[in-house]
Amino acid sequence: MQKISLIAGLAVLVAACGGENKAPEQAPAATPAAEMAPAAAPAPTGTTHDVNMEFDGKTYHFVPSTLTIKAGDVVNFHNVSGGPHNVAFWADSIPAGAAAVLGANMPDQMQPLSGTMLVVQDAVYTISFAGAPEGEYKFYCLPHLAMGMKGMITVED
Ligand SMILES: [Cu+2]
Repeated sequence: MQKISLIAGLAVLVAACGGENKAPEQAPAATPAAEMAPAAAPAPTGTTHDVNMEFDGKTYHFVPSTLTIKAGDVVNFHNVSGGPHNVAFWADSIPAGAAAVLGANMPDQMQPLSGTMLVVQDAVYTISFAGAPEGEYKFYCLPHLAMGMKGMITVED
């Protein structure tokens, strides 16, 4: 914002000084957007799995709460009942290197490793595990963590 104001100010000044068609002093180049965006996510290559997010009248669950997938698979989390729900991973309970992969592969993160809140009934949150290192990925639902809504995905090579 400051850079833009400065450029605008210079332009006004140049115009006011009699309209010599001189460009304003060159402003420092803005950081290219690509440098600020997370690394591009690799394309998924494998099977799609479904996990439902449910309220059974008493407790909240991921169903299934544990599943084993392969790197390159995709998991669709469905807001079946009792939402809003989300999918969040514990940074200290995922394999080394997984945070960068999930950072690139999780759309609409509210904060790092925490997916957007699914408010609408039947909304789906999709996570690609393309490029995901092998190991255990423990996750939870932020609104219902205190009520034990959590699960684990094991990625096998
Ligand atoms: Cu939930």
